[in-house]
Amino acid sequence: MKTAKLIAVVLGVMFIFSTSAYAVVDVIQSPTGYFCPDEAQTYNAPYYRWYNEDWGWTHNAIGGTFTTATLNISAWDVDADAYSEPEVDNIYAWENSSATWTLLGSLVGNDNAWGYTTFVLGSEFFDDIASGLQIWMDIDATHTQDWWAVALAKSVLSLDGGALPGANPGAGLPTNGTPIPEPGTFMLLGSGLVGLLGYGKARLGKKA
Ligand SMILES: [Ca+2]
Ligand SMILES: [Ca+2]
Ligand SMILES: [Ca+2]
Ligand SMILES: [Ca+2]
Repeated sequence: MKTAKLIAVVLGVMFIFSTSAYAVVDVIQSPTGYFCPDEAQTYNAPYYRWYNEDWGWTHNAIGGTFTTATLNISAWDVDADAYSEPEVDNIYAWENSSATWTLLGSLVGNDNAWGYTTFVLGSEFFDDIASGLQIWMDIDATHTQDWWAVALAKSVLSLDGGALPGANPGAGLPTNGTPIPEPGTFMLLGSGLVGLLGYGKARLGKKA
């Protein structure tokens, strides 16, 4: 009885893990463009960039159907909370029907910290995503001299709620928020199950 219950519980847990959706994420990071390869390089050129060093990148084309999409950009040192003339880093996406660079919004963040800014993409961008979404960043848009600078770690396109990797350069899954089991987790779970079953059997054996 005990053994059967244990097996049922563990199978239930594994079922929950196996059915958590691996929704699509497309991660653009170093060595593409000026994405920072690791934290030691954060303040170095060409990764730490100023008002006249605006740049862009293109996500991979993603096939299939989806119903929600977000663009998530992890950035370092977005001084958007500065008390005077705060940093404004504007993010644009190309929208093919209107043939315009559409302003998604500005990066949010804090002094000397890595963090994500999430932009919800409307359905007008879905066909652009299917052919490879193009992004452009206007750094320190309100200044015409060196004032604020920013470094990026990654740009993550998440469809239908795909989990984001960690915000820091080089950080991978699991992340922020949604736990994603890795093969190692299943191994641990499996060996734990074997151990528990053995223990249960031993105890039952002693009582008998
Ligand atoms: Ca600029
Ligand atoms: Ca700063
Ligand atoms: Ca479109
Ligand atoms: Ca800054």
